[in-house]
Amino acid sequence: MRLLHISDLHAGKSLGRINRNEDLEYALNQVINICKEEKVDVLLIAGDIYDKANPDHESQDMILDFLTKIHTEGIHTVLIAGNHDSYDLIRSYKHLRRIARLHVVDRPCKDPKDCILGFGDLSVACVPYPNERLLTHLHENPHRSYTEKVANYLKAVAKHVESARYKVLLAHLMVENAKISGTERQSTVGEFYAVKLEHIPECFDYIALGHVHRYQRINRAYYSGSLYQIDFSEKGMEKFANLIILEDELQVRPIKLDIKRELHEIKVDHRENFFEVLERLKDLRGLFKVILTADMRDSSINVKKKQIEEVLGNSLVRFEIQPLDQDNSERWYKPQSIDLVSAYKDYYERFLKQKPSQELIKEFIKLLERAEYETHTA
Ligand SMILES: [Mn+2]
Repeated sequence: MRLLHISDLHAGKSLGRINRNEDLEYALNQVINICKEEKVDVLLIAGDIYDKANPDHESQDMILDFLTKIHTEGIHTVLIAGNHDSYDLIRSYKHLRRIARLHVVDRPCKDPKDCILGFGDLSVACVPYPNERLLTHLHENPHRSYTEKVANYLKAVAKHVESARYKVLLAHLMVENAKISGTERQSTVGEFYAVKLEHIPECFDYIALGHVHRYQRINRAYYSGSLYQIDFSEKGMEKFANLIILEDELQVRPIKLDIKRELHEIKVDHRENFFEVLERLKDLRGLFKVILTADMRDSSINVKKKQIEEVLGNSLVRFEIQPLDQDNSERWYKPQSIDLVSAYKDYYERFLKQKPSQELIKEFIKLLERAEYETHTA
C-alpha cells in the first residue's frame, strides 16, 4: 500500500496584492505527477484546503480540478477540514463520494467509527481540526481542557482501527514541540492547543498531520508542511510531499517539491552603491520584500523606492523603510566586522596610558570565546 501525504494548500491565499494560486497550482501538478510515478493508492490531505472559510470561485475551481484529476488516475483521496476551512463547505464535498474516489471527513464525528475509512488492509482514522466548542458538544465535559478532550477523542477513534493490518491517523492538530513557521493562525498554535505526543494512541503506524507549515518529523508523526512558501516567514524553506510505503516495514520518503516563486527578504543599506543594488535585484527571480534603511532626511528615498519598484515590478510584494538612528548607525552596520581585541587594546591604552600585557589579552580572548560559545549554543 502506497500513500502520499500532503497538507496546508491554502488555496485563495494572497500576499499583499499578489494572488498565490499559481504557486499552489504549480505544486499540485507536481503532486499529480508524484502520484502517477510512485503508483500511489491513497492521497491523504491533512486540512487547510482553503485559506478562507468562504473561498473565491477560482480557488474552488482549481481544487475541484485537482481532485478530479487524482480520481481519473484511479487514486483515492482522503480529505479532512483544517482550521482555515469551513466545516460546512467541506461537508458539501461529501456528495462527490458517489461519483469519485473522494472521501471527506468535514468535522470530528459524534460516533468516532464514522471517522474511519477502510482501503483493504488499511484503516485511516480521520480527525479534522477539533474546534473546542464542537468537542464539547460531543458529550465531552466542558470543564476538561482542550487537550484532554482531544486526547479522549483520539482514544475513542483508535479503538475502531484495532483490527486493521495498517493503521494511519490523519489529523489537523498542533502537537507539542512542533516547530511553527509563523504563518499558522497564531491563536491556534499556542501551548493551550498543543496535544502531547503521548496522548496520541500507540497503535498508529503513521501519523499524517496538518496545521504546522514546516516539514518535520516528531517520532511517528509527520507534518508534511505547506505546499509552497506561504509568507515571508517561510522564506528559504523547502517544501515536500511525504511518500509512505506500508509493507512489512514502514518506509517514509519525503519528496521535495519545486517552488515556482521563492520568497526573498532583501535588506538594502543606505551606504550601498545603489546602482549595484539594482543590478543585483534584476537577476533575482521570485517575490520580494525589500527593507531599505535610510536617513529620513535623505531626499533620495523616494527616488530609490521608485527605482526598486520599477526593477521588481509585480514581484515586489512589500517595501519598508527602516529609519536609521544616527547614533546607532555604526553599530547596525556589519557588527561582526568589529575587531573586539583591537578595540579592547585601544580602550586600555586610552584610559590607563599603558599597553595591556600579553596575559591580559589572552584572558580577554578566552572570555570572548566563551561568550561566543554561549550565544551560539543558547
Ligand atoms: Mn495551515
